[in-house]
Amino acid sequence: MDVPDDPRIAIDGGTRVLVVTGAGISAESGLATFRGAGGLWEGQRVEDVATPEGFATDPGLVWRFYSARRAAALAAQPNPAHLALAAVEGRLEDRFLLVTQNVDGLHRRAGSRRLIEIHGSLFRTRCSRCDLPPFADESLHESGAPGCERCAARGRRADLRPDIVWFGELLDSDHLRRVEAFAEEGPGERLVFVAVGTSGNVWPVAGFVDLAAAVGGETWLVNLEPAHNDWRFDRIVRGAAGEVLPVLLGVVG
Ligand code: BJW
Repeated sequence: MDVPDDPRIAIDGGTRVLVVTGAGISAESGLATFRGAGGLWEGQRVEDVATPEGFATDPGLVWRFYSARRAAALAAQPNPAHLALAAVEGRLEDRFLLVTQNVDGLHRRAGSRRLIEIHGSLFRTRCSRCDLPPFADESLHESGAPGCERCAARGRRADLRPDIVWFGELLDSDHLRRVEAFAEEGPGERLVFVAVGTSGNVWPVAGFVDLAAAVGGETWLVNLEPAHNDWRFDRIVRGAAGEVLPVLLGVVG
């Protein structure tokens, strides 16, 4: 692991860039991260709000938690780190892929389109019981869980839930395959992997750095504080994403 003095990634016509982002990239937009002082998990048991068991026990509590997150995310704006990633995508096109663990929608609002929201989206709702397709939803459900009309039409009661991947739930296998394929394709090209604003606590995303390393990729971590998986990276830049990324990616001088 190396902490470079002048952190810049050389990106040329033979470079492919795979980026993974976490809550830290949206901190400069005013959104709370999960872990640590002032984080979303402070004073809140993860099991109560981010597991299927927590939802089954108290769907109203879970909807209040996610309604507050929806409201905060709607009020936030993308910051220079989100914009820098959208600008690099514009330059590299299909040699770029962005995987975000964030559900706040800020990458899409910054213009990112080669984007996988791997833990879901705050702005989609689905049924906790039937295969009703997830639908766009910005509404706040602060007084209890809304019910599924399709289930009601079938004479049974089921709660709608946020379309978010909670602990113990599987990530979309198409998403995982797309990440693996991107890391492995492009023979003769150099792969650069950049993780930004993530504590490296949560799997399987914390292990994506290994996918990149396994195919000879160069791996970078941009994070304010030490992460759990620091030792897996070749290069580490400690700093705020909104200051570091535009320079690291050559978007500003
Ligand atoms: C800045 C900054 C600035 C601040 N600039 N930086 C292998 C081993 C052990 C356990 C498992 C394993 N494989 C799977 C598991 C179980 C589990 C897991 O990982 N558990 C661990 C906690 C031990 N994983 C799962 O259950 C996943 N499902 C799965 O793998 O299914 C198969 C399976 C199940 C069970 C067992 C085995 C296999 C699903 C994980 C779903 C995670 N969901 C959450 C909540 C929902 C989304 C939401 O509500 O928003 O997703 S948890 C929460 O953590 C959220 C985040 O996306 C995720 C990651 O957090 P993130 O983004 O890293 O945030 P923080 O707060 O932790 O860190 C922010 C960082 O930013 C900090 O380091 C700051 O320093 C930094 N920072 N400001 C730059 N300005």
